[in-house]
This record gives sequence, C-alpha cells and structure tokens, in this order.
Amino acid sequence: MAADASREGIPCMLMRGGTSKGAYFVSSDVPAERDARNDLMMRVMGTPDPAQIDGVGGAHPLTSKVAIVSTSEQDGADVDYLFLQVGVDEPVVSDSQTCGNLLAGVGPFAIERGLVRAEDPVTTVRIRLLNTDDIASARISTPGGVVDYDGDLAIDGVPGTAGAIELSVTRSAPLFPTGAVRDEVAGHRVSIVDNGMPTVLMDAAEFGITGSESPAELEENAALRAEVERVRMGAAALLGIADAAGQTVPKMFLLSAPAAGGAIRTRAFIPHRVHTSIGVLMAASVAAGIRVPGAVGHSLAALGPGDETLIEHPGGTFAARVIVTQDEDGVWRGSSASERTARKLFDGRVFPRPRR
Ligand code: NQM
Repeated sequence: MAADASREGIPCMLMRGGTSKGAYFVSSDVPAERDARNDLMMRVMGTPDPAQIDGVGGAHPLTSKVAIVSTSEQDGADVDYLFLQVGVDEPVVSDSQTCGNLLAGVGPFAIERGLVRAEDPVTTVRIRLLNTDDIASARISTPGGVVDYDGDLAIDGVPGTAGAIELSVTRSAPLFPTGAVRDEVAGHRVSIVDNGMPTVLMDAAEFGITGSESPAELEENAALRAEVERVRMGAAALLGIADAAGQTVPKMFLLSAPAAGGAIRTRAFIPHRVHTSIGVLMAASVAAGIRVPGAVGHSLAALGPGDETLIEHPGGTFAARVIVTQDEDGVWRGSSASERTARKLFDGRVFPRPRR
C-alpha cells in the first residue's frame, strides 16, 4: 500500500453490483489492520457527512459500500470477499453483514484484476463470504476470456439492461437462528430468519401500515421507526448481537399480502433507512422464511409450486429461488440462487481525504 495514500492514491474500481454501488479493492492495496482499514474507507467515501461531498460515497447506505477481494486459501473457493458497510453521516464501518448486491461485482472484479483466470465463454468464480463464512458461486459471461458486462437482463431498480450474473449461495447454519420459527419480541409476532442475511419478518398490519407506503413515507413516520427499532433491539438481543444500536443487522421487514402478482409484498428498514428495493440475501431470507408453516408472512403469502419466490418491493419485484429443507432433528436450512447484473463504472486510483 502507498505510504501516503491521500497523495499517491490507491488502486480502486467503482462498480455497480445489483442495485447497489461500491468501491472494490484488492486486499493487498489496503491496510490489513482493522482500525487503519476502516479509517481509510471513511476517508475514501467522505464519511461522516450526509452529502459525502469529499469522497466517492453516494450519500445513501446503498452507495456507501466497500468490497475487499483476495485470492482464497480455502478449498472450494477461488477468492475471499470481505464486505464493509461505511456509514454516511456517522463515522462507522461495519463488517457485521455481507452484501449480495456487491457480491454480483466480485467475480467480474476478480477476473479484471487477474485473481481468477477467465474461461471462454463463461467463467464460474467460487467466492468465500468472509463476513458470514458462506460460499457463493457466480457464473459470468466471459467470451474470449474478457468480462462482458453487456446483455439483456433488466433488474428492477436499475435502468436499462446488462449481462446476467447467476449467483448461488450455500449455507450450513440453521435458517432460524433462535431455534424457533416464530418469536415474540416487544409485543410483536416475529420470525427471525437468516438465509444469508439476519432478517426479522413482521406483519405490516400489526404496525398500522398497509405495506404500500413509499420508502420516504415510512422514513417520515417517527412512531413507526421507533417501534421497528424497539423490535430490532429485542431481536438483536435474541441473536446475541452486542452493541446492536451501532450495527446494520438485523434487517427489519414489514410484510403484507402481495398486490402485484408476486408472493409477498415487502418494505425493509436496513435498519434505519428504508430500502428502495431489496437486498439479494434479504430476498433469499424472506423467501425462505415465508415458506415455513407458522412463520410470520406464511399465511399472507401466495406461494407457487416451484422454488422461485417473486418478492414485491418498492421498486418492482425480485425473483429469489430458494431451497428450504428440514433435517431429522427438525432444523430448517436454506440455500438460494438469483440473477443480478453488475457493471464496471470506473477504474483508477482513489485519493482518500488526508488524515487531520
Ligand atoms: O441483502 C443492503 C443491498 C443490501 C444488502 C443493505 C444486500 C443483501 O441491497 O444481500 O445486497 O445491506 O443494507 O445492497
């Protein structure tokens, strides 16, 4: 890493991954030590500042994200992917979750940086998610051994079309981390589900909303925000999450009956701003949870016969394919697959704000 990063700059690629956007680094280009690395990422993004005007962050949690990628030493994985959520107006960096949207860019980035050799015409990159210890696989179009970002897949929340990236995630941890399909938290019925992202399922009607409200309307509803946060603190305690107030998980979902031909309608607090669409692994977690009889959302859901679940969100729909199984001890487990797109936006050196 350059001795004076703010003068020399650091190699960095800006990518859109799914419906999010972030700065991608090779791990050898950033400090290995956690505090120094987090401090650097805040100076790269322009945090703390609601506008992130002095950095490359986009002034929203969905565009204030970092992926750090390296060659993996684990059997069955080509690369390791560490995700960091960088605060916008608060000086915080969290590694308590991964991000399935930035995951879509990890395979292309690894190929672009020579960490994985591309095949012709398709390359599969196996990715270890360092935040959760899950294994993902990404199938990328690479005609002639070069990533082809172009294509005809449209995803809701992103204008136009791009090349499909098929993602799948396998997990060994239980789907319901508390051991119960349903819990009672702060006077509300909830299901705490983790199919890649710790997620709390709640019935929107119990919170006095229809589920059709826009993200802005929900964010303006101070009483609702406070109630959702009260449930989040209770759920975090059940999950054994220390210092939950400063963490980005669990994600909070208000569910209602579908209104646009999907299986379920969602509004997600992530956890304080409301998502303009839905995260990849959040969708996988909701889709898995509502399949289980007794879980919150199961009786609201219109489930079809296959393993695809169409999740309605504020920006359209998301098709999540999940497989949910129950072992002989009654423990539920999930895995998921979905299609995303990603695009290289800019490649060069980023100049972090100097330390003051
Ligand atoms: O759930 C947002 C996103 C995410 C996470 C967040 C994600 C996922 O939409 O897999 O992608 O974590 O707040 O990028």
